[in-house]
Amino acid sequence: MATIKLYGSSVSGNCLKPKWILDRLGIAHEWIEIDSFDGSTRTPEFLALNPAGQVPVLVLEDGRILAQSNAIMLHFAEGSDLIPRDAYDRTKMFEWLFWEQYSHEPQIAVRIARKHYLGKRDDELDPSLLTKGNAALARMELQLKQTPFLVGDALTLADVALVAYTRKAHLGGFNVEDYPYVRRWVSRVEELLEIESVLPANG
Ligand SMILES: N[C@@H](CCC(=O)N[C@@H](CS)C(=O)NCC(=O)O)C(=O)O
Repeated sequence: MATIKLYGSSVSGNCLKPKWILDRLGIAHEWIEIDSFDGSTRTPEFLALNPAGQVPVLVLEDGRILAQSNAIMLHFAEGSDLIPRDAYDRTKMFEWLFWEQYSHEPQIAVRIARKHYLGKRDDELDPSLLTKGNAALARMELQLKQTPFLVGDALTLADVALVAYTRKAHLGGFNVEDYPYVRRWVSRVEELLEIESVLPANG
């Protein structure tokens, strides 16, 4: 059988999320680098894989295709300790995953992309990205004051999804020092995922 193929950009948190899960679970796969800024996700070949024109895209050994970072993580993490067995905790994990896609990623990831990767000046950016992004960080801070992880005392997919862009929030002009519990949680999750720490020492 063919190897699992993961199409993604290595600067994209959405693409790293499923890669971290595959790595953590020891699932062999081939990473295929796709630049999400240069039109590579809009070619006919790529659109045949994902008509939404976005990475990540994952091709299973039998050729079936999965898109959406959180859906791909859920597929592989099924039955692992990254998904709580308790129904309430599992639903809380989903609560964070849905919230991430609507209230965190569209603000924080988008501001990082426009400011850091596309080099836009602050006055060219929608001001609501900063206010809504800070509101998202404050929401996480409130939870992480109470529990070491977003759902109780163990790493779940909620942490993996939310750390992806929170760890790079400074590149979008967010001051993570204002959120000390979030900052410490980022380090905790990066350590457990065995990934590089990217938050600056004071920022
Ligand atoms: N909700 C999607 C978002 C995916 C997404 O926004 N991908 C970006 C890279 S981070 C992309 O492929 N952009 C290229 C484009 O939209 O043309 C997910 O979680 O997978």
